[in-house]
Amino acid sequence: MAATGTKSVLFVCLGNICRSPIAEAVFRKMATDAGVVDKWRIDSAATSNYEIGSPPDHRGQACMKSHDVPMQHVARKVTNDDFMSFEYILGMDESNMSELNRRAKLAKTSPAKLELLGSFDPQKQLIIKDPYYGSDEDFEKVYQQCVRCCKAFLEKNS
Ligand code: 6LJ
Repeated sequence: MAATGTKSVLFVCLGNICRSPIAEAVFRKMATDAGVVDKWRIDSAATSNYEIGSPPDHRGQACMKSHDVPMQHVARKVTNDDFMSFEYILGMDESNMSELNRRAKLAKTSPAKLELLGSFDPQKQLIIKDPYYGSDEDFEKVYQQCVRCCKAFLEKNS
């Protein structure tokens, strides 16, 4: 059981090596800089088995280094327990959301709020696209979207 006053967010994408560890790291840095990181449980996970146990994609690691955002994660899959214990579960695209909604039904009484991370974007770019077959520029775009969305999400929950 979480300590009283603890907020929680789980960022989710297909493999948990590109988009969701970037979102997790960006959000953790913002919460740290705002002095509220102790009030949060912050994690990320995959909808698939593709990369379980892998570190973040090297292109994402380079992108985060260039922005001085620490990122340390080992890919894991979403569990039934996640649907019981996280207040927010935020996906990156419609495919993530259909998988999350399917899994939430299987977990029966999930109190988690399932939303697109992009729904918080002040620039209204709803979808954060899978950069796996993309370029360094695609990773930079993912990073910038995560910065805008995480900032708005943190403000909404402060
Ligand atoms: C089952 C068949 C697929 C991807 C990814 C794509 C592909 C990924 C990946 C994101 C994170 C055995 C595993 C797809 C990590 C790995 C290669 C295929 C994996 C897909 C479709 C469109 C765009 C990107 N699938 N791994 N194998 N995203």
